[in-house]
Amino acid sequence: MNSNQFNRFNKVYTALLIAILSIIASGVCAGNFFAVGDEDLMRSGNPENITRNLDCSSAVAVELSIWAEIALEGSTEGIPDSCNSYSCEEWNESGGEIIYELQVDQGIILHATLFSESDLDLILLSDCDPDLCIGMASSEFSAEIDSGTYYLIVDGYLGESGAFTITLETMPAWLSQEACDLATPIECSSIETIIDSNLFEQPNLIETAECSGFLERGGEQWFSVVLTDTATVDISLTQLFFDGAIWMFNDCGPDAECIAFADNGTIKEPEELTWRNDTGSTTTVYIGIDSFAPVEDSWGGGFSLGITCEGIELPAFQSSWGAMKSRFR
Ligand SMILES: [Ca+2]
Ligand SMILES: [Ca+2]
Ligand SMILES: [Ca+2]
Repeated sequence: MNSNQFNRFNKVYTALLIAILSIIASGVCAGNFFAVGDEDLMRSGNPENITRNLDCSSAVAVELSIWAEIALEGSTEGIPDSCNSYSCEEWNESGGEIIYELQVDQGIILHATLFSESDLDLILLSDCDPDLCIGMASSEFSAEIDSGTYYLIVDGYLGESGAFTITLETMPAWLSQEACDLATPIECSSIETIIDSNLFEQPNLIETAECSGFLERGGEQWFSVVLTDTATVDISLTQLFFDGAIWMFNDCGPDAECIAFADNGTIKEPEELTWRNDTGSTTTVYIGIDSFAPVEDSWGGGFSLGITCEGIELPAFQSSWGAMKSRFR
């Protein structure tokens, strides 16, 4: 498999996974859970003697708000194994476990990354019960969760134990206001506006939404266009070295809707998106250029954006120029 094929495979897989998880999530679990990089994981099944005596009374409390960046350090060395099986995966988690009680004050996307020399895993539970498993990951996950109390467990695969660090980063479960505030307004017309821009060191304000099938973990550049009723906007993303994506939102904040999304090509492949304003009124749309993975430098983050609009109704004083001239005769 060449790297493009691999990336495509990887993305098709993650899209499938997200689709499956959202079906499961709607019935059983709270929110979308996405384990990063676990698709090639080879694991043996549950232990023969299952023990599930999870005790969260001495869990370490962690308060999580939006834009948190928390590092947790610990070690499971010498800690007894109270629970060796969780309902999400048939992994033998016979190492000792450390439990964190996450107190979440509003809907967030939680991004957790585990660093360890030992084969430790992360388990996210919606309550202190191995059957109420939201997801498991060998090193990294992203999960959309509502406000409430959750339990994050560090456990050891096949009896492993050792020191670890976990970073917890959170972002809003919606497009944050910053995206709309930072958006560059584009005067859109039937003559294509071409903008050369860059994703390097841009803030990552959105990773996933209902319209998207992928987790877009890079930072974005935002643009805005005002569309009168029935007008159409055409966006093309070209001359890029990353795996680009295009978002389109009608606003920012919890009530904003993702109205269109494109991520059909893989690395360096162009993306296109068209949207027609059939809302019945003039609408400002926010266009985000994103990347599947964060770009590493300004060379890798460059892109060219083309924006064309058709059918934009000009304000009355411009469209009735003839009428205005006649007034001065
Ligand atoms: Ca265990
Ligand atoms: Ca992003
Ligand atoms: Ca793409």
